[in-house]
Amino acid sequence: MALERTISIIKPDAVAKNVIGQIYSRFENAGLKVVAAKMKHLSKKEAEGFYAVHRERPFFGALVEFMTSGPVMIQVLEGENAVAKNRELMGATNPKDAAPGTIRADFAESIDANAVHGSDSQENAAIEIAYFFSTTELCPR
Ligand code: RTP
Ligand code: MG
Repeated sequence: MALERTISIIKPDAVAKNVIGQIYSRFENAGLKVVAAKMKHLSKKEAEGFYAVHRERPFFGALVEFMTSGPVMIQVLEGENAVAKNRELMGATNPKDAAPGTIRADFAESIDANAVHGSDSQENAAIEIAYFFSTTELCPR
């Protein structure tokens, strides 16, 4: 299996709940390494650009408003199968459907305030990593 990288964002609800460390532990226990990280309060422009693929969706406005409602913690995770592994740890988009023991089952409130974002493909992971980090900010080891 190839070493992959993916973007994880701990969303404003989970940052406000003070569970960054608990979520990081799940990455570490699954063999994913944090190779870059930054905390940021996204501007409307940054959130709109990041979620541009959802521009035409009915929930776009609410998504941007939520993602700019407080600081987020953005990290690049590296490991075997990192994209799928992170999505597995996250659980389903709607926490009501998320499997027990997943991040969203344990920390998310609703489909809007759902604790985390994770890239959904290697192609999008590369785009999302470049959106938030320069190559010199990545620290593989
Ligand atoms: P994310 O991009 O945040 O990791 O979430 P995801 O892949 O599981 O879900 P996606 O389809 O990409 O949707 C992005 C975010 O938009 C909100 N959403 N609301 N009300 C709705 O029907 C609805 N659908 C999606 C969620 O907060 C989702 O995380
Ligand atoms: Mg998505």
